[in-house]
Amino acid sequence: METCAKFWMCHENPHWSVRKVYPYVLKKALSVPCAPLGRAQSYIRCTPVQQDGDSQFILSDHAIIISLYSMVSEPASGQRLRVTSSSCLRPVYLPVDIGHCAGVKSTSNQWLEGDLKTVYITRQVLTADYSEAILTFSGPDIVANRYNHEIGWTVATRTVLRRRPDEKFLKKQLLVLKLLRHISEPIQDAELHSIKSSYDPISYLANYDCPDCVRSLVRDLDNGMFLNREEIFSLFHPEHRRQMVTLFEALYGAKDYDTFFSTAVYFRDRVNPRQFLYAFSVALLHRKDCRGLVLPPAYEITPHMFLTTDVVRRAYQAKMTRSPTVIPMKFTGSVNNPEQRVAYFGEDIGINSHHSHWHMDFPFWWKKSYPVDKDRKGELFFYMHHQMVARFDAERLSNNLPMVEPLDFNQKIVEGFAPGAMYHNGQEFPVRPDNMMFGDLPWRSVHEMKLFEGRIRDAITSGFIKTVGGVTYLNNSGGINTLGEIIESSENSINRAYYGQLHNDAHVLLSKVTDNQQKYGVPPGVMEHFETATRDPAFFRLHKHIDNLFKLHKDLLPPYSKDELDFPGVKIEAVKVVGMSKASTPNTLVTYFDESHIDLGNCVEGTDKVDVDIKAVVSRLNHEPFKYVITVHSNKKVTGVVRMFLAPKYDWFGQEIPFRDARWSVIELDRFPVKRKIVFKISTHLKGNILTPPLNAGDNVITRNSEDSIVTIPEPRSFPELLHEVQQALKGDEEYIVDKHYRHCGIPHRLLLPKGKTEGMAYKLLIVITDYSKDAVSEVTKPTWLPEMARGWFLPKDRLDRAIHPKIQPEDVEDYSSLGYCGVMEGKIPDSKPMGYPFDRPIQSMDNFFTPNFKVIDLTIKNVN
Ligand SMILES: [Cu+2]
Repeated sequence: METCAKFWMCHENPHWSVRKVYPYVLKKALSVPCAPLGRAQSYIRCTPVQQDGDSQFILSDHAIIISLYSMVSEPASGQRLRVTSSSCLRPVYLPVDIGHCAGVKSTSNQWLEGDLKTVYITRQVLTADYSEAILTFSGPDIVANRYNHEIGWTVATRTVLRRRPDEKFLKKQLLVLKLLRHISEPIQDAELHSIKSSYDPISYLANYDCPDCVRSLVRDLDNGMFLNREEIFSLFHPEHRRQMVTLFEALYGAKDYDTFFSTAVYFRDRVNPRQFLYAFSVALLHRKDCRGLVLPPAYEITPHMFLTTDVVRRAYQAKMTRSPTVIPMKFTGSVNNPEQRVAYFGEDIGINSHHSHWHMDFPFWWKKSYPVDKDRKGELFFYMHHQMVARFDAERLSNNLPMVEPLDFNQKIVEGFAPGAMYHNGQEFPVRPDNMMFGDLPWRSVHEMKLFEGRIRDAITSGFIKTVGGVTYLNNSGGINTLGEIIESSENSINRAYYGQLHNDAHVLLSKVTDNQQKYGVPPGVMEHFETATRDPAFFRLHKHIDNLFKLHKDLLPPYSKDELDFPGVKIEAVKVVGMSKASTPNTLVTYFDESHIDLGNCVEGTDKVDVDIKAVVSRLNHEPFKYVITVHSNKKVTGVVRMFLAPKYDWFGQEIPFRDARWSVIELDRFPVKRKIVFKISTHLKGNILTPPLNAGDNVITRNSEDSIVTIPEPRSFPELLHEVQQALKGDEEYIVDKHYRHCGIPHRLLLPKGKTEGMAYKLLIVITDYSKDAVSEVTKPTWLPEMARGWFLPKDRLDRAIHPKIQPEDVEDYSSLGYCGVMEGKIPDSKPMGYPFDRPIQSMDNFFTPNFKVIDLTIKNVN
């Protein structure tokens, strides 16, 4: 008999409190007979209505993200979990093997089906119509399972500017995907082919902001002065970069979308594929008329840059024999190398993708003349890399390794690295043996590097930068940004002739260390590409070294005074962290490894006519979803910003890390305003909303779902999945939702927590609430989507008001996903506090530091496999 789990999510209570946790131990429900799928017997009916006693809310432009999870260490095969919904449940972040919602919207019996083997990965689905959702979960044969499956679900909301895209938008998205399919091969698609053969940019020079760029681009290409298609593009190579920037300027400066896209099609087969990909991606990410367009995951466009050679070879085999295959991918190295214990972090495809996208959102070559100014780019450069290093250290401690040692230009590079990977042209990524010394490059000597660094140290310790004919002072809130721009260095660097480009050149020095005089034509190493750099342990060594320069600066700033730290009248009474599974112990969180699939369709050449399903499967870190429960006492109505950090409690020697030192190792988990509560009744449309102040006088309980973190992004959709969704939507079979705030940059959500230890690893959770009215940046640029709104998008009134009066509101922080490490694409970062506040500055007096709006609790992270 088919059995099913009854999910009495809403019990007799018709209220749907979103973000509330409804864990359920499946095995306890197995005796409940289950009606055939689709019957309303095992269902939950959830209709969001008036909320009370809960600080959660949903907005009509929020989509609901439902995550299915199961804490399973070893799943049995052949088990299926089925989810049905009254409204079209769209799988948004599901691996490809999950079925798609294939019916017409809002009819019953549309279903998602997933093999339990993969359901234990945190899954996220998004309802297209959240006004009412009836979810049916059924799991035949689960009763026979010998494992203690625990399956539950969580509901979270994420702001999505819901928009049913018109055909035009879908067409744009479809063609973007097709353009990036098999990037190294000439265009196959008939439609793209017709654009390619009919469009000539020279005939439309008036359609470009920079006609000269287009003219010189075409001329250089005709004269064979561009990088050959078979060669390896390196962003750090000045000539490669110059060519790429010309192409970028042609694309970015195209006056309308059609010109932009036709230009892209025209150049796609004429320039080097990765050079094209980079210029096209950065242009698409920055063009206003491309908002909401999604790029496929970086590791699926150019899989060679992310996979090891053995996987690529097997993918070719599978393609040749036309046999659908799932290829297991291992991390590089062997157990004889202790560094391999943390390879799961540095080699994680999502971390590499995050790093490469950060450098696309904040390119060091971004010119001051471009219309968009990158807010606090230098500070973000410091903070994003600082957090990666802090995080890597936590992973090391959890694997019984000491914290990473900084590199030094005078010292040996202790750890070698063997990437085991191959470029698309067949050249191998070079291997670096252990204990190599830095060597001079023909254009940059180690001595010069030391000189540049000495000048930077000198500037930091004297508190000012030498400019041409003057000085710029550093020991103020903007100093970190100035310093970041100098150290990277970016186009904004104040005096590059004097301070050099320390970080960029160090990447190249490391990349070419095995052939520093370029005698053997060895191709660039992994350190020379943002999408491959983090796999090399030297990346973290280099960044620890650079991070120490930033620390030197921060340590010279005065500690925050008690007045600056305090939030008078606000006291954090208690904090608790609760995992979603029923067996969870408060303040103990669980990490585990599960499988993640990478589509290898682009790995092997050949037309799409013979479609063979080839994937790589890789083990990746994940964690049990959890929520924070914070009790705050306030003596008045105020708005606050909650900032949450995690710090390892013990060092490698087992000694408790003093708080003064721990401050530099904190990992930011989340940052959010304690926001207004919106009360609304909804049937199919918004009936009204009421604003209430966020923190009332008296006790307040704030809950926050881990999935709402502003440092992470959800699992991206795979290439075939995106393609399928767009095609279905074009046919009218499926609704497609556009998220105008979609970001490709951000730590993959599955990596929010560092790996725990089997016996549990001790952490401190640090929470501080600051005064929103002091933190908010009062002006933001006018939202660029304003004219589009006028064309009939549905927007709630408060959002409309905000668009007209673009003054920042508390919840804006949440409108920007992955704001924590990835800032904003344009306009101002809404939070004015220095990144990492209040741990960015030295702590002199503990008494001063521990103000009532600050709380530390002990937290244990356990790893279960
Ligand atoms: Cu970087």
